[in-house]
Amino acid sequence: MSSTKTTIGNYEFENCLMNAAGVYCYDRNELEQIINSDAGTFVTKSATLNPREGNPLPRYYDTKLGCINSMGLPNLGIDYYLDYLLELQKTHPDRTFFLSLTGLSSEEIHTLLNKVYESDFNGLTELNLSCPNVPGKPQMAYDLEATEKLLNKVFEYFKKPLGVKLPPYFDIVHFDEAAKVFNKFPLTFVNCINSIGNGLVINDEHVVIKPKQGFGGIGGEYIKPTALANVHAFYQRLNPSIQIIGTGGILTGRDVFEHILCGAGIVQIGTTLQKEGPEVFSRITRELEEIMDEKGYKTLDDFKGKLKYL
Ligand code: RRO
Repeated sequence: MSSTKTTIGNYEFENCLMNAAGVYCYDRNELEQIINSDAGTFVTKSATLNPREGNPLPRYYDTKLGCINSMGLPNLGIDYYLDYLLELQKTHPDRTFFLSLTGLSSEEIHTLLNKVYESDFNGLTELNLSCPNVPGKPQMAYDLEATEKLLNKVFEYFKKPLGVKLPPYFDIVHFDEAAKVFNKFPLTFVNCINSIGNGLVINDEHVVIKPKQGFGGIGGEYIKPTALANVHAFYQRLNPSIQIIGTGGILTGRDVFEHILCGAGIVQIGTTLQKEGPEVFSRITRELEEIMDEKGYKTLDDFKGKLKYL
């Protein structure tokens, strides 16, 4: 029988699938549904210091090949997610969860990370450097100089396991430059990729979401090749101590298999979870196990990162 267990940092997970931040993670009710599914863990909605309502509706739209969103960071504020995670440390002491956070300024990010560091939270923290949807705020990780400066300061005080959520990069030189920056820091993981920022979907003659005249982050089937390329590019370039979380374009077990082949240690499902609900984890796990059984692979390490070239 094959096993889909995995590890990130020093933490073990019973399954290598989880939600992607933004989907089924706004409040306890949604997070509980992930806990009770076949997912190995969950990540919370990226939290800011204060609760935010986000952008005007409609701000999410499903298409045949994926979705577009411009949610604008709606969340219940860091205290809500931290309180819940601390509660889970008591009720589920054998499980580890991810806390996602982001700020609209470096100051806010430092305040948030200080809060997490000072708290009893003992899980993994994901710093989102790639929100594409706050009007007037560019995606931080496209400014590598600012990113390096931020991480320099963060690692002066933040000594808990930390990873970053990255936007897709599209040029080999940018993979090189980004990896050079991330290799300077004791990151536990990088998560590739956030949605492809600022796409446009049109229905008849209209945009389909209200914020930003219809521009929004693209997810789903559209983005798998970009996600795989980013996972593999960072797998090739980062210190082996920095693990890769693969996110983008997971519809089936085959897609998970490809992410792991590219080097992902855990795989996140966004659009397909939104469309199908938490039952999706059972289906996709089963499909992944079938592929592993067919190929005679017993563990993820049997094929992780072992993409073959021509
Ligand atoms: O809330 C959002 O609009 C959002 C965020 Br923070 C993100 O990181 N990625 C995305 O597609 N939407």
